[in-house]
Amino acid sequence: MNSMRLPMIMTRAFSSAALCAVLTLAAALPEQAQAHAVVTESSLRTTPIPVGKATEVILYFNSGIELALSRVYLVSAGDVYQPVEINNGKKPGEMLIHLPALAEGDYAIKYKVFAADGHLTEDVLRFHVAPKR
Ligand SMILES: [Cu+2]
Repeated sequence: MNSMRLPMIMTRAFSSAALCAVLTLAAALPEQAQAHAVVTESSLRTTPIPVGKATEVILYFNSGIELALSRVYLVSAGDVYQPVEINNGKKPGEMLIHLPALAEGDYAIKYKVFAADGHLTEDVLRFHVAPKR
C-alpha cells in the first residue's frame, strides 16, 4: 500500500512538489480509510428489521469487496451461527445480506470481508427485531 512511483520523465522540481503533496495527503488520511474494508453505513440504522418477514440488509464499505471470499453469518440467541446469502449491491463496496424471517429478539450479523486489496476485516453488527410501534 501507499506505493508512490513517480514517472521518471517528470522534472526534478515538479516531482518533489508532487511527492510532497502525496506525503501530505497520506499523512492526513487514516491508514484504514485507504485499505481495509470498513463499514461506513448500514441500512440497519435507518430501516428496522420487521418481525416474521425475510429482509435484506445493505452494508456500505469504504472499499471494493471480494464477495466470493467473504462470509456473513446471522448470529441468534445462544451464539447460533447461520451462514446467509450475500450479493453485490448496486455500487462497488455495497453488500446485500439476505436475512430469513426472524422472531422478535436480539441478533447480530458477523462478517468476514475481503477488501479488494486482499485484507480481511471481521466485525459484528448487533440489531434488535421488534414489532412496529
Ligand atoms: Cu488493507
